[in-house]
Amino acid sequence: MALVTTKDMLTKALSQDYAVGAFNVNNMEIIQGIVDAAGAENAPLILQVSAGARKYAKPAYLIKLVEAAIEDTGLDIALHLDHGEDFDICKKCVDDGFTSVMIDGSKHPFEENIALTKQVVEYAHAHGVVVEAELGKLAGVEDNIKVDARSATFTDPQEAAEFVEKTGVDSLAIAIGTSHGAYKFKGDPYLDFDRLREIHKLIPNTPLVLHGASTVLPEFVNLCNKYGGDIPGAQGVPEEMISEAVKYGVCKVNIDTDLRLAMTAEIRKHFIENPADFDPRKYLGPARTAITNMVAHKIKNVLNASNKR
Ligand code: TD4
Ligand code: CA
Ligand code: ZN
Repeated sequence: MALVTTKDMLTKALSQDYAVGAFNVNNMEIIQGIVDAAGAENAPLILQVSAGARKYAKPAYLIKLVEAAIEDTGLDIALHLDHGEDFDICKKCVDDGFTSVMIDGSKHPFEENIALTKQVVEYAHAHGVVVEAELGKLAGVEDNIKVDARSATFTDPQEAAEFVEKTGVDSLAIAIGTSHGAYKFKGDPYLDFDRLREIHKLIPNTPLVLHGASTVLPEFVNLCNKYGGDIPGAQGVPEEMISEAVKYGVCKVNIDTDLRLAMTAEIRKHFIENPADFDPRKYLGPARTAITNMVAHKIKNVLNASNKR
C-alpha cells in the first residue's frame, strides 16, 4: 500500500484494454466513497485534485485524507493534479508529494504548449513524478454540430505525435467531442472515434486520457429534479461510448460530474423525506454510499477494471 505513480497502472491498462478511473475529490466523504468502491472491485485508482478543490479544502487536508485512505484500505492510489494551469502549481504539487501532475497548456499555441509541458516534464521527472498534458480543446455544447469546428478544436493526430515526441510527456489528454459538466451535447451525443483511432495508431504506446467522461446518469438527474432540483436537459457521454473509447488507447477516464450528481441526488432526497433531520452524518453517509455504488458500477461495467489491481 502506497502513494504510487500512474506509470505502471496506465501501461498495464493500455496493454489490456481497460481504463483506470480518475475521480475528482473535494472532501472526506467523496474520498471514502470512491476508495470503498475501488477496494471492493479490486481496481487501480487515481484520485485527482483540481485548483478549485485545493482552494475549497486546502491542499494539506486533501493530501492527508488521501494518505489516510491508503492507510485505512491498504490500496495503492495515485494522487494527481487535474488541469494544472502553469508551471508553479505543478511544481507545488510535485513538492507536496503528488505522484502525477497535469499541465494543461491546451489554451496556448502549439509551440508554447510544447515548451510549457517540457518544462513541467523536466521538473516532475527529476522528482519521480509523471506528467499528463493536453492537446486540443474540449468541445463546448455548441461545437458538436459543425465539422469545421471539430478540426479547429479537436486534437490533430499528427500534432499529437509530434507533441509527445518533443515533450516526453507520459500521457496525453485529447479532445474528441467531450466537455466538462452536465451539459455536454445539445443534440445527439457524438465522439470522433475516427480521430481517436488515428491518434492511437500514431502513438500506440502513449496512454490517452478522456476528460469530460461523465455520463450524467439520468437516474441521478431525475432524482435531483424530483426532489426540488432544476437541472433540465442535462446530458453526458453514454457509457457504451466510454467503453468503446477504451478499446483505442483511452486508459484514464476522468469523472467528476457523476460524483457531484450522485451526492446531490441523495442529499436532496434525504432532505425532502426527512425534514426533521439536521445531523450531517444522516445525509452525508447515504451520499457517500451513493458514490460508492456509482463508482463500483463504472469500474465494473464501463471501465472494465475490476480485479485489475
Ligand atoms: O478534469 N475533469 C474534472 C474537472 C473538475 C473541475 O473542478 P473545479 O470545479 O474545481 O474547477 C474532468 O474531465 C471531469 O469531467 P466530467 O465529465 O465529470 O465533468
Ligand atoms: Ca484544457
Ligand atoms: Zn478535465
